[in-house]
Amino acid sequence: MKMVLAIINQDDANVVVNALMHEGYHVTKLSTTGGFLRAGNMTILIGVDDDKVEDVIRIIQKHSHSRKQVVPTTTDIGTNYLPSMPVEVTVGGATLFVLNVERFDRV
Ligand code: 2BA
Repeated sequence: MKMVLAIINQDDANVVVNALMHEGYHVTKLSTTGGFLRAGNMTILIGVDDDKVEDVIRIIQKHSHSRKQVVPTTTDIGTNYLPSMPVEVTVGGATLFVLNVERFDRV
């Protein structure tokens, strides 16, 4: 068994979760925050048999879209003046981790 852990944009979260549940997968959704943007994102956990991992990834990929986001930053240019230097980063579609599950029980 595997645990698929997917970090996705909040705007895609409901569509991804609905699509997974529609296909019969069990999903847990966690509200998380990205360390770089300090913006809310969503982490979903899906425990599945090994042979279902690719199908889960396909569904997540289909419904996760990459976006450009502007990050405000400041730079000290030696004048005590800190101008805003926005940087554009591309976020997502989805960031995935697939982990081995040693044991799965409902007790
Ligand atoms: P954030 O940490 O808020 O990062 C958002 C986006 O900012 C990243 O998109 C990437 O394009 C950019 N970024 C992150 N760190 C950067 C840096 N040091 N320099 C320049 N640009 C940087 P994604 O790669 O699609 O990541 C989306 C979210 O997935 C991340 O939000 C974070 O919550 C999570 N994530 C990504 N890689 C991870 C990892 N190796 N471990 C844990 N979480 C990860």
